[in-house]
Amino acid sequence: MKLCHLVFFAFTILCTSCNQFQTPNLPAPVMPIPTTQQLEWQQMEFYAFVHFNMNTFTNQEWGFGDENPALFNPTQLDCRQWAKVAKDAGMTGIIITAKHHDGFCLWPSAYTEHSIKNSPWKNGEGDVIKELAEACQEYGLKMGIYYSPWDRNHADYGKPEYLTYMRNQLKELLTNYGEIYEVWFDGANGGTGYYGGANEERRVDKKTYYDMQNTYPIIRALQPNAVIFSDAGPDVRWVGNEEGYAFRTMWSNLLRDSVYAGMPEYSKLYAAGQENGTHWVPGETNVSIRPGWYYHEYEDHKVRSLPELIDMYYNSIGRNTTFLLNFPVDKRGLIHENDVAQLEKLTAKIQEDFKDNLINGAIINATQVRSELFVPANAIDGIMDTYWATSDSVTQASLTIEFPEEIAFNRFLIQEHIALGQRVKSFTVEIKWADKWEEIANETTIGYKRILRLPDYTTTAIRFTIQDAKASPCISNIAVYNAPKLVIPPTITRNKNGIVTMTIPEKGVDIYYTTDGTTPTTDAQKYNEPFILTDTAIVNAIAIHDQKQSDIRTVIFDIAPLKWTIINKDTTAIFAIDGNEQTWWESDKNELVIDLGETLEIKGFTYLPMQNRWISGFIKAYEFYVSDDNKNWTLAAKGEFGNILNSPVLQTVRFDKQKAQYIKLTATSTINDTKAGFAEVGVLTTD
Ligand code: FUL
Repeated sequence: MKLCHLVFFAFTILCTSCNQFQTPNLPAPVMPIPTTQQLEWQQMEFYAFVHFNMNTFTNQEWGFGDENPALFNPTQLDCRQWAKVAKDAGMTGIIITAKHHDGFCLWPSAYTEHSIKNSPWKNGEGDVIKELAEACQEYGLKMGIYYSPWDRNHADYGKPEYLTYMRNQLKELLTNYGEIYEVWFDGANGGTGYYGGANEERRVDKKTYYDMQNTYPIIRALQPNAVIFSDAGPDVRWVGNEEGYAFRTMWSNLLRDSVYAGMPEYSKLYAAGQENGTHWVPGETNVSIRPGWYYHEYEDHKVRSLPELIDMYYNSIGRNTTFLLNFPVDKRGLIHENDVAQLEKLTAKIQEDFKDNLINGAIINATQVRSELFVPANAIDGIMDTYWATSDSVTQASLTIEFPEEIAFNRFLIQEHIALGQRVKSFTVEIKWADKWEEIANETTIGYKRILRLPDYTTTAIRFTIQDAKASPCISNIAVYNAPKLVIPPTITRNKNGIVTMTIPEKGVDIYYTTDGTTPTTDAQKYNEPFILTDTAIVNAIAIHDQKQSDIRTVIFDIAPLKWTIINKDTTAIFAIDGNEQTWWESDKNELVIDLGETLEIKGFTYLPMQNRWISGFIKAYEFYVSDDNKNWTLAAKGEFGNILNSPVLQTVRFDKQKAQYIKLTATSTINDTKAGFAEVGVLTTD
């Protein structure tokens, strides 16, 4: 540590411990400011959510509360595996659904029978919270508790007595399992439920019912270091969506007294915080690695892609919030292999993006400096407690960073010294180009951390200007990176007219492809724009950038449905053959009839069920007919899509070849007896 840092710390200690000795030169805090607990929590940045409870075994997202505890029976539960996965990904903690809306408890609560103590798992002697606490300790992680205030099992829910129950349970959780870093209260509250056998709807006044003002002190007394989460804080707030993004303008200040958990207008009005917010209640971005929060086998193929996960990382941690990424632990009691694989890819990419801070070795100057304790070099010394600050009256100022040699970069990271409050209201970034400054970013808030993802730039100098601030800006860190391009296999789609489109997330990455099944190299056709391919073909494509090559993406196309028309008289029926997996058609008659426009020799068919989040329209048993005239039909195949519920991927059925101009796919039964839905239907004309 340099001498100036020691002096800096000494000053800070003096100033915070004794007002009398306060140096006139220390920037005054701009209220609101974070507590020590909030500061420590913010630095945790990236941590895991685990949704694992009764719903895992009933294949539900929200249980009704009438479940038989006997259903809870993981076969290989291993909290150490969860902890290892989280730790390896650079995460700092795990928050577990101790009790979800169905009221089932993952610990042997003395206050209810709806708990693992009545399950066959470990003969009712098990305690998931204890096992997780031990695993977290072993792996150096912190543990948090998700507790649903809404309880669809409890007979007293909706009455004052329930609050005693809730507080007793919180006391158990916050006393028996060591240090808890976050207590997470869900905003979903009140509705239908079992309620001890009443089986009715119970609405509560979300503003007043839980009397949280008398619950918080219990939490504070038992876990003084924990932060409390809900829409309304008091310490950490919801980001207002479950899609994994915070906003470009993101204040940690919140008009907290205007907010209550579960309020309908929260997302629109409060999620982004307010410049004039009265309390420090920073945001937390929560999202699941799959569409659902709980495990469903049918989502095994829907784990978020690497580009999606990267977006979430930058749009949460890079936008002044923490990132709470959920893993729906499976029935075995493990984080599924597919989820682990995607997380590992994300971790590797994040490490790659932030490998070399190009600011090391740069010279930094400021247009204004408060004093020698707050020099601009503090913003690039890698020490979070030191910062560059201007005089009180200066709320517009620039830092110029000059590099010894020209650099190429595409990431710009800034951090405010938030212990003194969030101050910056707007800023710009410029680069030096032929002795002129060119603006490349014009943004608003910074907060604890802001990361700009920029196009590729080359420069010898960067100018970072705070255009406006609530008070003298205090910048603790600036970093510059050149993140390598994301080189992943292209996505390949073909529409009804046979137009093939290939896409990759990043500009500047090249695609090469073949259509004859051979392996593509840089000698193959380069993809520049969509092209027509109406025949059967095996398309192989790779992405290449900077000598880095992706895996090969292979798509086998049969003939394009160019000449096809749908006989069913419904304009949206076309969605069943439009080549877009995200659109679908639902048939009142449970059948789809297609005129192929020519006679073809058919050897089979393909069926893709609807790909929307909730299961609907899946064909369970089918009959497939062919015809020359749309009158006389011959049954070509009949059977069941055995595992479609758990694996709603493309289903392929082959049969002895048949000549036909018309085809008919009939659903003789569907899952849940809903109308048959068709995302895509195709024919097979090759072996
Ligand atoms: C929501 C809940 O209703 C979901 O089931 C999930 O727990 C998510 C984190 O919060 O409000």
